[in-house]
Amino acid sequence: MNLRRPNVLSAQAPASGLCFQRLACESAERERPLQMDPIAAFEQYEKEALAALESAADADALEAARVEFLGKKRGRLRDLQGLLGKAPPDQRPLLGRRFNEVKNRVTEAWQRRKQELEKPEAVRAQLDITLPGTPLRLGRRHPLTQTMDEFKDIMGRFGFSVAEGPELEDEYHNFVALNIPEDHPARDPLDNFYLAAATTATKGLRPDGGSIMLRSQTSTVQIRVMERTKPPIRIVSLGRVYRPDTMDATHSCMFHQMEGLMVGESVTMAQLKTVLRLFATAYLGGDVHIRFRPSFFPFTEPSVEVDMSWRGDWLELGGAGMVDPNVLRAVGYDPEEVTGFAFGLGIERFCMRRHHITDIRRFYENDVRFLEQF
Ligand code: FA5
Repeated sequence: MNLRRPNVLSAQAPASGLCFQRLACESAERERPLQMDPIAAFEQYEKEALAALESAADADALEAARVEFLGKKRGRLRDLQGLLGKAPPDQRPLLGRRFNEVKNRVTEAWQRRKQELEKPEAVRAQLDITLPGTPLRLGRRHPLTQTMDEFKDIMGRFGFSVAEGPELEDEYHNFVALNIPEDHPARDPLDNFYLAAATTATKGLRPDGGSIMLRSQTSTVQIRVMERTKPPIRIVSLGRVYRPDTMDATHSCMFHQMEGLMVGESVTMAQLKTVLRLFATAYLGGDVHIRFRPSFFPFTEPSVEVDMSWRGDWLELGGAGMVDPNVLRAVGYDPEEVTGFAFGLGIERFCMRRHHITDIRRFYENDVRFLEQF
């Protein structure tokens, strides 16, 4: 028996006139089942129903699909039932069986989707929340950044606030105001990074400040702070400085310094030594001794090299001294009224000492195996 008979009921079929009109109106946008081979109509119905149920994204969409495809009153299932009723009697048992099979499959698909949508999102996405997660690689602050934060914290407890200064400096702040004369070897172009192309229009630099350079010391910030602040002053400034030194285990052409400055009525060298000892003790723990060796810096008088002994070894920390009266005058202070001390420490070497790092270059190589130890 050929069930694929085209136009079982045609639009012209008089017997189904009323019924056809109702179905035709309701199903204006889809192919009219009454005009189709019933088997083809079942197949089309099933295909569309399964697609609609499967793609229903939430309970509301699923309910709309159920009403359209399985609804008892006006759903498309009813259209198919009407089609069955009009089939020749000898074909009805087979068509009826096919109809029920299709209906069952669509009903099962609806139930499946309903259960699926009732599951939590994680289960629907087939996410097994009992599996161990993918571990995140946590970043951390660079050891030098950690050291600088700790230095700021310690000095903050002694009443020193943090001041910032530019890395791109003019000669005035790097040398002139620090009492370093033009013929001083420290100003030799071979010992500094002068910038050929930069202009003094760079923000914050003096128009008459001379050539532009990468600062070679944080002592520049002493001047910048004193220029804009009246005493008393108690600041530290930490940051990068640049010198064309040959790289080796203890030298880098870019390194970090911490500058300290305290100015007020009757600030003394004894206070300088006390501050440095308390600072080094706070960073390293007990057993720290500070030693001053006579030295020379154009911007301090007297000047000293600061050495520290810790666990039996001596280490040069930096330079220090009482702020030279010429420097105080250059920023408009009266050296008869105020005195001050200043110091400049190498941050890398201090940090190396504490963590037993034997080569300064480790800090700049970005080797994660080294960095993740801190
Ligand atoms: C100065 O830079 C002075 N401005 C310090 C100062 C400040 C003196 C205030 C008086 C008053 P010096 O050039 O010595 O000083 O450098 C200070 C420290 O920086 C050194 O002791 C050392 O720890 C560190 N340092 C110097 N050059 C390098 C380098 N190439 N690489 C790593 N660290 C360095």
